[in-house]
Amino acid sequence: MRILILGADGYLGWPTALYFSQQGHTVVACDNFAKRQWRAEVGAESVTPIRTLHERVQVWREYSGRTIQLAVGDITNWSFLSALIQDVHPEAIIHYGEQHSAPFSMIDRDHAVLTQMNNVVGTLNVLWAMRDFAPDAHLVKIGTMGEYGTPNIDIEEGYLEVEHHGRRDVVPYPKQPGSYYHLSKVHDSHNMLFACRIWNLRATDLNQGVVYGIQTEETALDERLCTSFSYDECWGTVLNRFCVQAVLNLPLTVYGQGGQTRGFLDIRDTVQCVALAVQHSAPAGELRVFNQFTEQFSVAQLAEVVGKAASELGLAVQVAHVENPRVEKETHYYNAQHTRLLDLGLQPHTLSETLVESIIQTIQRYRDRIDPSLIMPKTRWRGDRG
Ligand code: USQ
Repeated sequence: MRILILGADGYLGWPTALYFSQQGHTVVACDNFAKRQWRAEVGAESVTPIRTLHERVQVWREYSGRTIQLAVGDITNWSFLSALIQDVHPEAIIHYGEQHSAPFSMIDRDHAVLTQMNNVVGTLNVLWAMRDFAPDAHLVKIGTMGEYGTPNIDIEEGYLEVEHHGRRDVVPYPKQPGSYYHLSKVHDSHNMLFACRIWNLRATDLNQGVVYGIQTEETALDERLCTSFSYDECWGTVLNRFCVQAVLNLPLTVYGQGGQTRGFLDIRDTVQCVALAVQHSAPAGELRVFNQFTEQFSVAQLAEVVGKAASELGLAVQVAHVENPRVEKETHYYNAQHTRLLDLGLQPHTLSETLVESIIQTIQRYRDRIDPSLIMPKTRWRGDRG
């Protein structure tokens, strides 16, 4: 297949590009390197040294004999994107090309606006480009489980059957997101649903949980192919941050009571889920929604897992309940459905079989690259008022 990957320089985009290239597909990797600038803005380097995208593509060519084509540009720029879609004629578009940090979107007005402009306009451009130049392409878009928030009822996969005043209907599941970033994904979902309905486009919204892990089969082939691994408050996800904190012998930063429960998945399963979505296209006219995670845990449970793995490596780890910088429920009901990807054949890597030790050992190799001053959260959802 001809596959266009938007955001191919990122933590998940790069391993995805490698996977599809390895499978023999024609891969076009698009990025504008905005994430590298945003990362520099908060002073947060990846723990793993990441090569430029150009170098990584070159290394991959030497390794595999396969070529990943590069397209450098900004998808919020219509001239660039429309020309790209006409040039590539993609059969599938995998869209990671968004600002994906909740804290970054909450720094101040400028960051909230940047996040929503970047994400909403980028996705809107993709939809219009599909309408005009690639109406049969399948859009596989990375959404987030955070679109749903933490309702006191079971979370379904995208839609909810309701009975109201004696009548029944299936409606988009109510959204109660927890940051301007998560809200940007809600806006994207609405725009995609509308575009599928009026233009008969096909799209899959992958409502992904929190990703952990450092390597996939392809990135592990050569150190120069590794993907990024973040630990700072903006770009690091919770389990990855806890592993770094364990290596630095710092207390694990459980925000508040630690009862916040989320869906989680291994980075290898992100690639697997995206591959399954691409293999099994959504029907024309439908926005299909999959909840993309494999297990759910509370933050306190994750701290326990990391503490145990670290102690097996001789590291003494303590848990610190730091004041929660976010506005979120710290104890709540959480039961999210996630059967649709399993039905397509997903074979999950569970956290118990994932060697948290191996993540910790990889971080130990790059310990000198870590700046401990970036660990504690600084961005407060309530701003200066509390
Ligand atoms: N948390 C801590 N301590 C930390 C960091 C986080 O207790 O040091 C807590 C947060 O308060 C939150 C939970 O862990 O309750 C998850 O936080 P996170 O930073 O790992 O993840 P989040 O901000 O929700 O965002 C990440 C990705 C985002 C993706 C989302 C999936 O950055 O792109 O959409 O996970 S989900 O969480 O399901 O919405």
